[in-house]
Amino acid sequence: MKYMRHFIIVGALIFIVTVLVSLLLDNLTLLPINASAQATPIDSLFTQHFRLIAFLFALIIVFMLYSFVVFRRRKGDTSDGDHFEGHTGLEITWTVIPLVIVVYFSYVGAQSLDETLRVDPQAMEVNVTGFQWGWRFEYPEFGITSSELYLPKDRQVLLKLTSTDVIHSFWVPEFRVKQDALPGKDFVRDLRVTPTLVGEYKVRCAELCGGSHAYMESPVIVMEQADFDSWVEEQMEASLPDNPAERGALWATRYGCIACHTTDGTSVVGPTWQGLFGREVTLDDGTTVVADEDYLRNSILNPNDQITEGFQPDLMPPIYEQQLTEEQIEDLIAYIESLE
Ligand code: HEC
Ligand SMILES: [Cu+2]
Repeated sequence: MKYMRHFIIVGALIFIVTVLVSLLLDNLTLLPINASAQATPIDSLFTQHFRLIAFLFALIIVFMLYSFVVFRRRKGDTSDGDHFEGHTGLEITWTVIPLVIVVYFSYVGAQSLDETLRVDPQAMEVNVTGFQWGWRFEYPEFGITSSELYLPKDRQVLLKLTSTDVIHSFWVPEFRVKQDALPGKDFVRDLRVTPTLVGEYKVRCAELCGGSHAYMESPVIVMEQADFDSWVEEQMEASLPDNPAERGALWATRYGCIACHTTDGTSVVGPTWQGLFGREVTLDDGTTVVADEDYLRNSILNPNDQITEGFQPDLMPPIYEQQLTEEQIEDLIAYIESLE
């Protein structure tokens, strides 16, 4: 074939330019640091696109420049160039190859999407509220609210996004994934992130939302699990109510008492706490005791000591002596006292 030599040279040049442009794109650090499990499939997509872009760039630029130089008109040459009329092989090639590439990328894209949406049933929930112009983060598991997003490393967090006014968009570039925060209870949106790198990042609003949109930032702090736990503890201490009975109600929820005890007079697994304080309680050996503070304390610390008539022994776990502090027990007693 007449032009074979040229095609071989151009092919080699395209290969070299593709490699060089790929290396250049790799070293430009076009993306911020990768700090989440969801970022990895997205970065891999980016890398593959960069390779493709490098190849397309080389294909066009090399063919063009090579033709300019090698097939330029010589001095005194007034003849016409060669004429070509269609080329079935070429048309099939430039249809089939891009088709394969597009199908390949749609497959890889769907797979990456699937990976970024993967659900971990152990995920920690955080309610995120965007407003003009800031963010609020609520941890329902711990009953705390913060203006900064603290996250433990290597645990999936399920962000439940909403807004109090206009449309905002939650975006931490290092996590790659992004989701809108829409106003209205019916439009809560989920975003799952598994931070993988301890560090300080920033959440930005990625939806133009008014005058101070550009300043709608909050710190995002990824910590080791142990550091996160002590942060949670600190916050919980700081947010405790002053009233002992209110604190007691909190402990009753947190330590699972309310799974067995009600405050509305109905008995479930254990006796109700309503009106318990000061009442005469009949025990299963037929004796009666007045439910004073000592009785309540003994019932919590030694559940199998005095069994209330009509209830099973060995149901209430004898673990609270280890789990609860003296103050927490006093709070619980104050809470039960307050339930008349
Ligand atoms: C798994 C179920 C269960 C859990 C959890 C539980 N209890 Fe009980 N509790 C019982 C049962 C059953 C009784 C009645 C038998 C007895 O006296 O041990 C009881 C009895 C009591 C009594 C005496 C009530 C009365 O009417 O005499 C008190 C006070 C009490 N529990 C407090 C607590 C507190 C405080 C917690 C949480 C820190 C708690 N319980 C957690 C099952 C439970
Ligand atoms: Cu906004």
